[in-house]
Formats: sequence, C-alpha cells, structure tokens
Amino acid sequence: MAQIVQTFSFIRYLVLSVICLCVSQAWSGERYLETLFSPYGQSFEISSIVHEEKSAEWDLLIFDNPVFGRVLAIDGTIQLTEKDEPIYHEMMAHVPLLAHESPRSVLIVGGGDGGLLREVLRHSQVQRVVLVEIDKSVITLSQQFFPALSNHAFEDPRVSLVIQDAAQYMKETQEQFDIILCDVTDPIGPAAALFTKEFYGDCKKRLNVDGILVNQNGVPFLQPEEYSLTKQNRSPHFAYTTYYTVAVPTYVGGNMALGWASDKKYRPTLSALRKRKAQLKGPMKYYTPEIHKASFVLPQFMLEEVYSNAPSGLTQQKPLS
Ligand code: AG3
Repeated sequence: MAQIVQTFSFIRYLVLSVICLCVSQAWSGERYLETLFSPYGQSFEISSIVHEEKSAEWDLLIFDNPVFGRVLAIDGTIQLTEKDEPIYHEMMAHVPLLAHESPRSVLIVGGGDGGLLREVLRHSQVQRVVLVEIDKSVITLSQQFFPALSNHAFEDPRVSLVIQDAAQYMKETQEQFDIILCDVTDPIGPAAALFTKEFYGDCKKRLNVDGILVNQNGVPFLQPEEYSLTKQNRSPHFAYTTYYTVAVPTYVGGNMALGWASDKKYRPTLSALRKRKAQLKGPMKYYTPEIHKASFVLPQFMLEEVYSNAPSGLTQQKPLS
C-alpha cells in the first residue's frame, strides 16, 4: 500500500513539474517563434525585449539575441538581424550597381530601415536616391533602435524620402532611374501590390533604357509560388529576367532569390567588377566579385522555372551577370 502511495505521489510530482515548466516557458516569453511558414520554422532565444507594438497595422517585436544581435520581427516574420543584414543589403545593392557601371539615380521601394540605403550611398557616382516607404514609423523605429543600420544615410543630401504607397508613387512620378530596388516584405497583405505585372510594368516605364530592376523574392525552396509569380509578372516587360541568390542565415529554408530584370544583357567581367568595387569605401561582409558572378548560377529546380521551356535535365545555363 505504502509503495502505491509513493508511486502515486511521484507521478503527481512529475506531472506538476512538467506543467510548471510549460507554463513558465510560455509566460517568460524567452523564445521568439517565426510563424512565416506553418509546417516549419525557426525560433530565437530572447536575451531581452527591446520594443513591442501590437496594433491593427502590425505586430512588431524588437529583441536581442546572443548570436544575431538586435532582431526586428514584423507580423511573425524576421525582417532583419544586426548580424546578417549586411549580407542581404550588400547583395541587393552592389550586384546591380556594380553591374551597371555608371548608376546615377536609384529608387528604393520600401527599405525604411535604411540598411539598403547605406549600401547604395557607398557608390559615389550615385547622385540621387529616392526612398519610398508607406509608413514613416519603420524609419523612426529603425533610427531609434538600430542607429548603426542606416548610419546617418537619411541625412545624406542625395536622398529624398517619400512617404507614400509605392504602387501609387510609381504611377504618378515622372522621374527616371538607372536602378530600382524593391526591398519589400513577402507578397502577403499590402506588399502583394508590389509583386504584380502592373507594378513591374510601371517600374519599367520609370527605368532608363539600360536600367535594372531587382526585387526581394523570398526563399524559393519554401516559397515556390512567390518565385514563379514574379518571374511571370516581370517577363512580359523585360528582355532579361532571372534571379540571383544569397544565403542569409535568418531567411531560412535555403538561399533567398533576388529577382533581376533588365532590357540590356549585363555580363560584367571579373576584372571590371574588381576595378569598380575597389572604388567603394569600407569593407564588405559577403559581396565579392566572384560571389557576384556565382550568384547567378542557379540550382536545377530554379533553372527549370527561369527557362521554363528548358527540358528537365538541363545542365547548361545562361548566367546574366
Ligand atoms: N525584408 C524582407 C524580409 C523577407 C523575409 N522573407 C523570408 N524570410 N522568406 C527585409 C528588410 C531589410 N531591409
């Protein structure tokens, strides 16, 4: 009898301990779980919560993590981390700007955190950058909590800030650009309008003849729809549409694709890229001329989409840059 009572109280102790542990985990909120993909996700240890905003517009969390530093998460998706943001921003800026040779005017769609702007401004040939952001709060919050990210880029006299819906801006502006960079969230909610055939058509009208359009295109392994969608919507307007890839650790699920669209066929040589890169001040974390060239080499599953008429088993590909 005594043994039964003892076993019973031990089980009770065990059950209570498990309950306490689960409750304390949920309450302490010490991990952040990204909910972008429901069957699969990443979670982050939170060393401290820096800022939190839950409203009808968004669910925003800024926290610190021991590996990635300060992290910005909006609506269940990691937008950027201090540690790996240079990888994404360098590749989005320098691949088209160095391929172009003499970019003078750049339009950034989104990009309110200022990281991409910082990289674009490293090009001394650039005389004018227009950044169109739908809501000023991304800019203010980033300047407050990630001051090094934009590194005073918004104070540069070459920069004009427009607070407006980018789809509308593209229809109304009369300006022409050498490069358009779409640093936008995935096509869920309001950002969906920035992935349409109509929007890419409007971008085309605002680009000079040798202009280049680059856009954030998700992680093709997990987001095949996003990948096919933009190819389909960009190709009616441009002679060359492809992707190049970049490995950003916190954009999980394989390499991220950046969409490329231009009428001119850009194939800069390694030595040209080396020369042009040497004119940029400061170090790079990820970009090298070799990576630039290699990033246009796509795996089979992406190739089949890019050259949709290509027979499967295609091994020959046509890198653009
Ligand atoms: N915004 C793009 C985040 C995309 C996340 N998507 C994903 N993990 N599939 C980046 C903002 C940096 N300026």
